[in-house]
Amino acid sequence: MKKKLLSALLCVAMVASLVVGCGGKEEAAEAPAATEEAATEEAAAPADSDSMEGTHVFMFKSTGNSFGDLMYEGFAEYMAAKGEKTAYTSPAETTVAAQVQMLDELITQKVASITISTNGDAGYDEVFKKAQEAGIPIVSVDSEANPEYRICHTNQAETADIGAYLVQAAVLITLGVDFPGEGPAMKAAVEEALASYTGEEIVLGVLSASIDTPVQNGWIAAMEDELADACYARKVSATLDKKYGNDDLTESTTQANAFVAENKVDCIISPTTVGIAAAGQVLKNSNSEIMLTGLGLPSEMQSFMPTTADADAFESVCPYMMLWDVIHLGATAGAATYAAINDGFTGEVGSSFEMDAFRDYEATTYEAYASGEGTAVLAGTPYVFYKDNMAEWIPVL
Ligand code: RAM
Repeated sequence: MKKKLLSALLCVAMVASLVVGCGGKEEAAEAPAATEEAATEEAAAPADSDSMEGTHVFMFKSTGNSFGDLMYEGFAEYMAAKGEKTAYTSPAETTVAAQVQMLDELITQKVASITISTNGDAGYDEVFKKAQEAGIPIVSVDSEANPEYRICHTNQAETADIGAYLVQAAVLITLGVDFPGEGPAMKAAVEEALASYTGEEIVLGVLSASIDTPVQNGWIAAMEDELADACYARKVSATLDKKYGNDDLTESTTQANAFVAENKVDCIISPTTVGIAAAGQVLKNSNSEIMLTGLGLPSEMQSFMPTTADADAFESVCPYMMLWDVIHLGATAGAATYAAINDGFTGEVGSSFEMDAFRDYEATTYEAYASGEGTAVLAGTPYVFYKDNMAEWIPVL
């Protein structure tokens, strides 16, 4: 992952008939209401149906989510450099039905491609078949689409790594251990800390998106795999206490409050940027000793995390958390979609494409690999945000 400061502009190149959101990321983070309003208007079907013909559509799980906005920023920028027209169309609610209805209309309007983060495993077959019959390629990103109908999935980072690192971070945070360094350093620190731990069994909670979201469910399964490792036996409960906030700020806040009221968990892992920010606010306002980690955007988490190297990380409710370069992820999905149409990328195992240089990233070749029943290309690795690097990242993501 690149560490340079990237442009903070959140401008989108759009077809003329669509209302566009355009502002700085910090502005977007500080003024969610305005962002949501713009996004909701984007979500409304364009008045002039002809205008969508030949447009590359990017559909996130729902509007009002900065993670989706940032992915679209990368997608639109990559496609614009190729001279392509793009549109950001997402439903107001994180449901399968809402996405299916929008997809159906967009296919009728002859869009050029669909790049999507889905709200569920099931329920898309009919509409994806309609796209396939119309020759409209489908690429998924973040949350997978049915392998039968997609060219490939664009995976942000290995699912097993994300699940394992989140559990390791939650255990270390519960035991008051500062971020020890990435990768094997985390697991080594967990083993060392647990070896001498004689206290009560540690219990971890999960505040997720929807109960059906493929991407979060994959990460939760990977967390459970990690907890099955012998080093956690009798020290950390193998059972996660799971709650679902549907990637909605109000619902996520309600669920975070329930964790506080029940007081059963030591640390909440929230593998969604909406959930972790909601939990951050709830825990900061409460007298609870429950700690927090998960997947978050630095701009949205700055009030709940340490932001200077000399800070005491444990004075904040979330001493460290993870994510990846969301803008680059969206651009990679755009490159896969573009290559599927123009460069013979089939998405089959071994099929590859070259992504042009993008911002700080050099031109890169991506090769499809087997992933579940389908294939994927891998865009990045999990990256830990903590007291030493938060200041650098707050203006970026
Ligand atoms: C949220 C969404 C998205 C997820 C990120 C980490 O914004 O739920 O699907 O990947 O968080």
